[in-house]
Amino acid sequence: MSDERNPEFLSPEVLDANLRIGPPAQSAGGAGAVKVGLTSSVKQMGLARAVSALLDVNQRKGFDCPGCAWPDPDDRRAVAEFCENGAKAIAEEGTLKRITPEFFAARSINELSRESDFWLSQQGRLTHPMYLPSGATHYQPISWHEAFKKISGKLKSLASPNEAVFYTSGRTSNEAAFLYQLFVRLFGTNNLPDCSNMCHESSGQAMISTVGTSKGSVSLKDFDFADCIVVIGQNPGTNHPRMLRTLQTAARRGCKIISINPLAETGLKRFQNPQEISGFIGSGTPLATHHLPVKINGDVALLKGIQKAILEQPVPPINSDFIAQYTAGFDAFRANLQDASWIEIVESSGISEQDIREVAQVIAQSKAMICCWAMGLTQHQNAVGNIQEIINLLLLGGHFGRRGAGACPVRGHSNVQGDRTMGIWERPSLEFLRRLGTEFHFTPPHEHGHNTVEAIEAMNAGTIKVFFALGGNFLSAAPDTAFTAQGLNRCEMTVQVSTKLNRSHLITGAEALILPCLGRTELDVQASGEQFVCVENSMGVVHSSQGRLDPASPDLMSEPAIVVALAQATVGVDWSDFVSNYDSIRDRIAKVIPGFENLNSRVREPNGFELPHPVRDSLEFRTPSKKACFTIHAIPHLNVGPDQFVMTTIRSHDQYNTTIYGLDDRYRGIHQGRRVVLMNTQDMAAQKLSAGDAVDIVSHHLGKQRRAKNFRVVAYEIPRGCCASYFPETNVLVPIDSIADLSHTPTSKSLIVSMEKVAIVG
Ligand SMILES: Nc1nc2c(c(=O)[nH]1)N[C@H]1C(S)=C(S)[C@@H](COP(=O)(O)OP(=O)(O)OC[C@H]3O[C@@H](n4cnc5c(=O)[nH]c(N)nc54)[C@H](O)[C@@H]3O)O[C@H]1N2
Ligand SMILES: Nc1nc2c(c(=O)[nH]1)N[C@H]1C(S)=C(S)[C@@H](COP(=O)(O)OP(=O)(O)OC[C@H]3O[C@@H](n4cnc5c(=O)[nH]c(N)nc54)[C@H](O)[C@@H]3O)O[C@H]1N2
Ligand SMILES: [Mo]
Repeated sequence: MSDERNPEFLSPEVLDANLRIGPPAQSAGGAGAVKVGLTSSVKQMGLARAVSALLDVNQRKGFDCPGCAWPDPDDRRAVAEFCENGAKAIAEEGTLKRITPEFFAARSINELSRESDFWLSQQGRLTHPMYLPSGATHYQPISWHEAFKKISGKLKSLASPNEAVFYTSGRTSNEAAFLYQLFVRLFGTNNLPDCSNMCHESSGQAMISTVGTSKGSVSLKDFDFADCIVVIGQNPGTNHPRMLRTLQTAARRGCKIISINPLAETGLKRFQNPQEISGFIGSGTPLATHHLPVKINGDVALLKGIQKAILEQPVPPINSDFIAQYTAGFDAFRANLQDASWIEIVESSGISEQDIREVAQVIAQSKAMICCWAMGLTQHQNAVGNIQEIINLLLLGGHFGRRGAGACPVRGHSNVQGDRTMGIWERPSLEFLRRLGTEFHFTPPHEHGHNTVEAIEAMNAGTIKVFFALGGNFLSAAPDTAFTAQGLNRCEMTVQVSTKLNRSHLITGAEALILPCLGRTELDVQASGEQFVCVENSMGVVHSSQGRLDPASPDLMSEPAIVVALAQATVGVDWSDFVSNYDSIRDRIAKVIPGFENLNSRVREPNGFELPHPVRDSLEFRTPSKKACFTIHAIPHLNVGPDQFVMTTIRSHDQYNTTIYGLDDRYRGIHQGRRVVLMNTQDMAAQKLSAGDAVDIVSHHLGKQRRAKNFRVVAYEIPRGCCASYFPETNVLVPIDSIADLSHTPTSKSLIVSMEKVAIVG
């Protein structure tokens, strides 16, 4: 065997031998969800640990589910406030399997790199700090003290603090995130890219310039008062299953639910609530009253069509008083829509004029509308435009500052919103830096840092020497896997603070370290006793989270303790008080971050507290004009050649981002395989492809081709010219230089691809 380092960095690109395709499921939830959720918990954790963990999740004194950022109800928490996929996320962390130093002694990096992401995810919890010396083929154990000495030594040796990059994934608590960004700025850089750069960055950009805030304007209770809910570019059945209960309650009241998605996702068709008896035996509650199978990236055209249809009515059913008092730019916006062509709208959206008019009628009649969206809108070149068209639609009806109405970007990672609030951002505001500097008596760097894509480019250019990650799986989550791998390889040192093994531990700089940490579900005991942390959900509610399970290993450190040790070794601060009692971190957060006053007492309230929101609370739009702004966006046209398709990269039901729980995508009827491409049957016929055929997917961008090998073709209900495949297997196809305007988010939902048929061997 070759002992060369990092020779085979991409997942094994082999066909799935046992792939089975059935019809998509007709309803989500039900007994199946409970069975799968409980089975995976018990299998990973054993019965006692599983019961203890599942009874504690999302309870007032329990831990926040590491699954997603959907809020918990204040007054209606079920005994088990979790969902199938939350249970899988907990099982993944609470597993009894362990990765010990012996595991690494027995396997070289090269050998590990040949295993699939699923295999890597299934090996259990990391138990000991590990070190990969320059040129070595195996990780070896290292003491925490030595680990921090190596990292701080390397950081201090850099010619400039800007030669280091500090990534964050959105599971990190507010306490850890606050200390981390403070340490990084004391060290002297704003190089703080995060998973948000690949996720909802476009939402923040779109909203800050139009409504003056980057956060969603609805609370969970608003869903009880909405008469119309639009779910666009989001698959809640898989990624935010607890949202289905909210939708079910709304549907039962007669609220209209409009789904806009190239795929008719099962989770939006019908829902069998597993918390109800009827959820086990009935056929479930129908959810979406309307479904528009928009073409991939046809959303600007569709939303413009809906707006045009509303404005074309003899007396347009719009909220003229609201528009006059609170908005700017309406006349230009209306003129632009008058000029828009129905032919172009229908062609680009793939939806007929009649269907658009019908949905426009429902929206126009709504007195309280909520629009929810996620990655289906944020990962396109014109992503900011997509979201601003949603804002336009909401403004037309005056759906801000009103009960039951507003904008609802549904966040992904459970604390991604909180991490931003704590200052994890490569472009911090001057006001934030001023407050931070005043509280901690230093001058923070003002120069903007690298976002995720810029960080990868800088690593490749050789200007970044150290890559440090607080959580996540940068290599697999980032675009252009081969290019990202090359960038990481060029670093002098890469460090991962992690709970589980992933590919970022295998594709490394010359030296690499793994620092294993406590997870959400685990007891965190420090000098003053048991600690809790706090998080902010997708709707701006801050609440506590406290794990109770025994830690996976006595050698784990908490994330706040890791950040403190690193800061003490690198910038010479004495932060021991911060570790012994996390209240002392929260006291400082309260002084720096507006809205967090008296954090320590308010976070101890049973349901936490809601952060102030200028639009929701007082219709205050903090834009330069003090008005909410209508914006104008041309209908985008992707450059799709003959025999080419637009491809979107999506999540299956059995994964959490790059962590693969299993090989099934139950609701879509795909079993025992992930290397699949979902295609329209007419497109398949035109390409002379049959279901089950093997293809390489080739992406095309600015004359450069990228290839992902060995996918099976699956016939699926998807608009013509469109296809879909799973992330992260297809990240190798995402061009590093194809990013969204303004937000710089990789365009992983609109890749231009072609299929090359390959012979099936064996
Ligand atoms: N179980 C589980 N839960 C998760 C995650 C997970 O991986 N697993 N990930 C978490 C994270 S970090 C995030 S960000 C969220 C992600 O949550 P989602 O955004 O729901 O995740 P995706 O699978 O990326 O789904 C995008 C949806 O958009 C649709 N879509 C794709 N392209 C387009 C388009 O051009 N237009 C429209 N209108 N729709 C489109 C797809 O068909 C799909 O239904 O979930 C969070 N929760
Ligand atoms: N093609 C394509 N690419 C995408 C996307 C897409 O839709 N399509 N989605 C993008 C999105 S929305 C996101 S958010 C990113 C996700 O990017 P990341 O957040 O970087 O990736 P994850 O897969 O969530 O990270 C999983 C790893 O986190 C570690 N981990 C889990 N829990 C903890 C913890 O409590 N503490 C610490 N320190 N580590 C922990 C484990 O070691 C695990 O292996 O991917 C992006 N990439
Ligand atoms: Mo995300």
